[in-house]
Amino acid sequence: MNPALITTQDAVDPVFWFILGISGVILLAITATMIWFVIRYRRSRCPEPTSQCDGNLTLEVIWIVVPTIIVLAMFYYGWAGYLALRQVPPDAMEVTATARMWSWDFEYANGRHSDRLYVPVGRPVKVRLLSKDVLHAFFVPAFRIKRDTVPGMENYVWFVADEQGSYDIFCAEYCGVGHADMHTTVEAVPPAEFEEWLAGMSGSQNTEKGRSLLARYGCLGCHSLDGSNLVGPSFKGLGGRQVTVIADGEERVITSDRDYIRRSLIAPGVAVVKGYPPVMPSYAGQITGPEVEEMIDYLLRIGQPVKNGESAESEAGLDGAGLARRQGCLGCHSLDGSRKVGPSFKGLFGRERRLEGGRTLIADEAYLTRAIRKPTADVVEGYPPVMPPYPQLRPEEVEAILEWLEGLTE
Ligand code: HEC
Ligand code: HEC
Ligand SMILES: [Cu+2]
Repeated sequence: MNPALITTQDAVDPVFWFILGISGVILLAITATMIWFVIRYRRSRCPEPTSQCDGNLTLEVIWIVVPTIIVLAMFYYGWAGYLALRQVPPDAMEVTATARMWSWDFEYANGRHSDRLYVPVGRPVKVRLLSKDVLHAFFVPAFRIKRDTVPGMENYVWFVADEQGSYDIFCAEYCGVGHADMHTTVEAVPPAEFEEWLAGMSGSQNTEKGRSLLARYGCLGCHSLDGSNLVGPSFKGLGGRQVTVIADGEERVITSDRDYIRRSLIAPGVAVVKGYPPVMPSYAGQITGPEVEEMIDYLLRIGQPVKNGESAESEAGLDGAGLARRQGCLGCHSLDGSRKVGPSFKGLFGRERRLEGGRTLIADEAYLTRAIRKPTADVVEGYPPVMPPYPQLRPEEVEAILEWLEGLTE
């Protein structure tokens, strides 16, 4: 930790302790005086309330001047701390956070997006705060920052992570049923690692990076990419695959998704794929957060059905999974079959849908396009009509999302 670093904690904590301290002293003083008065002026000593005193200038001056000074001191410290929170250090890195029902998206200077906020340790970060729909609030208790995101208005906060780690981000403004799901993290990583993360993962570089990580950590010694089973199951088609695992001595079928893959890496012994020996080593503490996510991105990507050769991306070169994440679809739609605010995307394509009003139809491309373009035209039975329209999605982007949705069908 760098002691010279001025952090947002340094702006807030002293004021907090100052006000708490004064409140404590006043509480004690008042309580003590009260008890003393109750004893001193008890009925047995002073049966009739009388007073020979009709004013005491000294006392009055004291009880006006002292509290005034205390309150002004609180104001002064509070104001100075507030100014520090509003004055972004000049060398700050800028990130744009967009809140929407019900997820966060972070965009970096080079156009990269992520759903966790990656920052380099020791460098101030200015977070521009935007909202796509309603009021939300960006709240990171560890850095003592909390500020509303307001539709149509730009706000900001800044902070500096002085230690490596993962810090909670919450939405602190009730914004509807998915409010509690608006939880993500600030991932503070060493600067060099941050640069590497920021540079990686754009287009095909991304693929290269994911693959080289798999090679670097020896995964490819036990897992193939081409469908053949080695010591462990092949990575081909891993994303969305139904896996039978043995957990706690019981067989369970799990859909492989981001969380499942992450768990497989951190705690491989907990759920062991049926038919394989439990020999996979745990990588907990050995691979950093961003690298894990990068590997998972890659694994999910090669898990998609392959179209037109080797790319899982659409013809226009767009990545439907990434789009759905950036557009916030996954705040309301799960990939594992579970119900969130909206129906799960898993196995959606080609399935029969019942709509409000009693109509049924098959989820084909026309229906899915309408569901994205005009969500209120057909509302799925049993769900609230809360899905926002996406006028900003270009036709080829909708196309890419559709292709990806089709791939989620078993
Ligand atoms: C020593 C061999 C070995 C190494 C090295 C290894 N694994 Fe595994 N892995 C296995 C075996 C065996 C299984 C199946 C049994 C189980 O689930 O534990 C497995 C299971 C998995 C699964 C679940 C697969 C499925 O089909 O459901 C994932 C994901 C996975 N490994 C990822 C990785 C990654 C990523 C690495 C590198 C960081 C890695 N493994 C390194 C042997 C290995
Ligand atoms: C605020 C939450 C929310 C967001 C964000 C959202 N949806 Fe929805 N979506 C819903 C709800 C609720 C329904 C079910 C009611 C309806 O049909 O309007 C739904 C229905 C759908 C359907 C029809 C599902 C079915 O089971 O027939 C599709 C397809 C869909 N959404 C795609 C998307 C895509 C793609 C995105 C991102 C571009 C997205 N949604 C973003 C809430 C959301
Ligand atoms: Cu919110």
